[in-house]
Amino acid sequence: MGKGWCLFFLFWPVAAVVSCAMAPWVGWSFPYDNAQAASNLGIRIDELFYIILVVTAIVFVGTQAVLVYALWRGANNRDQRASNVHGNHKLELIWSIIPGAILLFLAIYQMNIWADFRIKKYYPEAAVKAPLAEVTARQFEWRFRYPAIGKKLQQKPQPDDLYSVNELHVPFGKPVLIQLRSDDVQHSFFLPALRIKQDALPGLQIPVWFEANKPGTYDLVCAELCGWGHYKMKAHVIVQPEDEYQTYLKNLTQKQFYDGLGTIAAKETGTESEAVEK
Ligand SMILES: [Cu+2]
Repeated sequence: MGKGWCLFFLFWPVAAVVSCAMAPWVGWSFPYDNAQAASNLGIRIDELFYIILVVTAIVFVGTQAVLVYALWRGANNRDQRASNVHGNHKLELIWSIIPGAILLFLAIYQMNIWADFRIKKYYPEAAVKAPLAEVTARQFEWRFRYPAIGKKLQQKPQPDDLYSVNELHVPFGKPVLIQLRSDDVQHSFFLPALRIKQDALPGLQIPVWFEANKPGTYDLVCAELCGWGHYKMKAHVIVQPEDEYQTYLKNLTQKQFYDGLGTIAAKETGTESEAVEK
């Protein structure tokens, strides 16, 4: 059985390396057809992930190789008796200092990314000054509150605020900030394509910033088990050029404040396009 164990322990590092190599072709890598993250910060987070993956892969393959070698030697020298060793200071120092140094390197290396993502002092100033929208998570949907065109988002809802459900529009190529809240229980604002994830907690308003660098429609899902309908708490984030985003806000204003009144009147008088402009 000695050599059987060798094969067993050899199988895992080989399987790990082969699956990593195959990952991009079989869809085991990052979401969205293994595409690059749709935000610059996301690309940096991915780089960090790959560095950690390489470090852990080297350690895993290395330790498994030593284990397999020891088992193989033992299986070939059945007559040799095991000798008891009571500690080895040199070895213990080596296997304490090397992992310690690696962890320290990772802890320092990731500091900038963490600071840019999570420390308010480093948030992009333009985004902080004019938050894009308030995002409210509730059982089981996402609600968005935008300020009226040309106005700033206020802490309390205003009569001319614009609302949408399960569809957030965002201009691309510039950092935006959303104020995240929860109406009931704990939820999590998760944008896999942008590598953004932040818990929404009842009673707290949490600013979250991100910068989408590719237009498109991305999933926004809840990543915190929040009740029976958690599975359907899915929304879309539509990243579009600034002018299309402005058009969207105009249409939303039209729909919310004029449709049903303005449109009917406009249709009757044949000045529909004029009413849309208002
Ligand atoms: Cu949920």
